[in-house]
Amino acid sequence: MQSSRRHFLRGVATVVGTAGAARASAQHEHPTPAPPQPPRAPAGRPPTPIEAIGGPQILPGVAEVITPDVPKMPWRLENGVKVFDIAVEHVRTEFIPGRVVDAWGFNGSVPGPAIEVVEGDRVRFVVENRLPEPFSMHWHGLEVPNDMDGMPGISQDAIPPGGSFTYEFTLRQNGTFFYHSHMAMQEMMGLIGLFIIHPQRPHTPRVDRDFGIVLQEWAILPNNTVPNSLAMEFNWLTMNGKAGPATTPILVKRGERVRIRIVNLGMDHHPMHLHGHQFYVTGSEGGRIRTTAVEPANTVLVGVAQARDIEFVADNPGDWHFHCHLPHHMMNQMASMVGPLMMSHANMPRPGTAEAGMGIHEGAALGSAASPAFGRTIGLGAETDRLVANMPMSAVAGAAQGGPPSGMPNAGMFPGYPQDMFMVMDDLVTKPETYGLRRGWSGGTMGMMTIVRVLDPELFDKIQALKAAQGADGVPR
Ligand SMILES: [Cu+2]
Repeated sequence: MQSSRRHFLRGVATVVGTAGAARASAQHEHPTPAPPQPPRAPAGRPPTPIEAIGGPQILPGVAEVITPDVPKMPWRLENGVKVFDIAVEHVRTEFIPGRVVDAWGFNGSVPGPAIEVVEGDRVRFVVENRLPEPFSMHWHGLEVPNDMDGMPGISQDAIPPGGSFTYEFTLRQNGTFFYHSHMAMQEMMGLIGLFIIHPQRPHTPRVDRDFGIVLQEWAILPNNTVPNSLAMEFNWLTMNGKAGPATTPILVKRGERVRIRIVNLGMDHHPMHLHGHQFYVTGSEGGRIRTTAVEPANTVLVGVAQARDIEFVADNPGDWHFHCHLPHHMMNQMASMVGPLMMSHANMPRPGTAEAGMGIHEGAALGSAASPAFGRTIGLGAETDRLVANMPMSAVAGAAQGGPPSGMPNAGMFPGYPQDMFMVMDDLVTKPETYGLRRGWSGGTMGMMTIVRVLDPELFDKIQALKAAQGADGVPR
């Protein structure tokens, strides 16, 4: 633990050393002060100068938060107030190439654009409801006046379709928060966005790069585009509105200190796991965690309605998965298969129909007719276990189609095998951020997964040049 904390605190001495005594004493006024005698940076590693903070800065020396695949919400200053216009509306979006979804979002984005502001700011949100039903906005975790809290019926009238409401308050906190609909069922249509508040004086050790990610889950039947907000089984898992491999990788330079902020608004908790590194959970939905309370981990459970900030030193070069570790959340289009598997005499308890496989069924929810649906039981229906005859690599399949058994000598040994979920689509999701990834990478990156790329400076700069050569719309100039 001692060495772990030393690892976490690496860089504190650097900040104090380069910024001088005045800043060092100022830090002791901070809610999460460094210990009186911070450990020195380990020998052999040159201290990261404070100027190394990457990308645009929102405050001097403070990295702006990067929200891959999601824009920032623009604002304008009116008499010292930061004013945001928010349209709540239907948004047609795409989880992966070809998978179009009719969701609800803010200002044309699902999740909504990230709000990035500073503690002490006075903010005003002019919210226009373009939905076909009432709406109310909640500022999750923020200590706002009661009539600004967005509880329909309790603190305000719901905003009718076509109506608008103005929220205004002063930000008294810092950390990772979010905004979302407080009308029943609307969260599961996509109505959530990041609300990041920087402290006026940065937490230490400072991070070189800062990222924000919204976790969402969706139930969308095959050949449908509208999420089923009633369902409790989900077949699409997204990070910032994209499912792997369409999630844009997180790019960092080797040796940088990195923060990733994660918020979750869905029906499941997500254990987010980072490969190749240990990190420290430095923030929750309630704000900054005291430095003396951080513990090493490589998986953090981000529960429903929670936020977690993690920080780590990206000292292990390579391309690393960062993902929810629930097995079904690492896949796309989790739905009952069409064809023999979902019909009678297949190997698994079968839903009978795609609708039943998504938990939509007729009759009583606990009736025997509903129980064979996928994911609900292995009881009723399990007696129908059979070898699967429709799998492409299955020996049974080959024989069943009148040909020789295919090339898998053990195919057919296990019911349901092979599952054959590896689908390579590198070219469909290529973008500057994927430059240099190993061929076939997209086959193993699905669902609630993205890639943290710890790059040497040359490759990092090369990718930045590729991005600069590309228009904002992704079309090469
Ligand atoms: Cu998950």
